[in-house]
Amino acid sequence: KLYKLPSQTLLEIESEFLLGPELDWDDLLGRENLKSLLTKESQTWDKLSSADAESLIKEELLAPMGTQEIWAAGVTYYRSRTARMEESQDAGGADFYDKVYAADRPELFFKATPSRVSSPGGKVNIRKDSTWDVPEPELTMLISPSGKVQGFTVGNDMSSRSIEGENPLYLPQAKVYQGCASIGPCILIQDSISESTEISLEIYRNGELAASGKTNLTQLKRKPQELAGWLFRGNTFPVGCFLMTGTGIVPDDFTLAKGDEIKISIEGIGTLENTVGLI
Ligand code: DO4
Ligand code: MG
Repeated sequence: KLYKLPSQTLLEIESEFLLGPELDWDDLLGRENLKSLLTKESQTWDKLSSADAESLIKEELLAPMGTQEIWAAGVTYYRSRTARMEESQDAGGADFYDKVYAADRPELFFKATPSRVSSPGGKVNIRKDSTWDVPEPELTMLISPSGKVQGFTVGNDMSSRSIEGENPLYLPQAKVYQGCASIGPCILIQDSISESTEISLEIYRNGELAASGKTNLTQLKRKPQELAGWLFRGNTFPVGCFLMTGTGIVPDDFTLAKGDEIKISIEGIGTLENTVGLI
């Protein structure tokens, strides 16, 4: 059965909603075997009509996380490798991307603390000192403290292409700032995901489609559990963590502007929507 967690009190099992007591995200996501825990706990939870569940979701949906850190993998799709080689040509950094795409060790970087993460429906930001900005639609894993993949959500790794393209050493400034990430609208609780899963992006400006793209997980060069294994080398995560798996969609000749609406969908999980602000 498909289990989805839009919030720590709301569980969706095959389109049936159950409302539970106020649980703590850290306590919940920090457990191993989340699916069996939820199966057991939810037996006493109240059934909720889908209309009530939907209005609850609309009213108070927050990013499905407690104090977990968000990390990200990069250059895991050929499309990302090529786009980055192009944008960093003048800086002479192109070679790094090609090498990391082929290397055994993946690119992994720290992405966001919870306070920098936007809620579904909230604002993600572009920086005032950046001239070229894109959302990066990424399958995002929930990983348990022991390093097991427990679930998947939709992630947006907001990125400044002008800052990263100027010099790869500027990566933390291109990637980590207030409102640089968003995850949600729920966590799909399962330890693996089908390779045929589609990821799509739509960006609307003044109500009109301004950019779009599509990919699927057959294009992801590394297995989710393999990426999790690298992240857990030399690192511990007492309440688990999230890991974005990299982008396979890079819109051509496009930069985000304040007010744009971003919709990222992953088949079987849902759609993460955010508007763009300026910081
Ligand atoms: O090398 C920089 C970041 C790569 C990235 O975020 C991605 O490929 O998704
Ligand atoms: Mg990315």
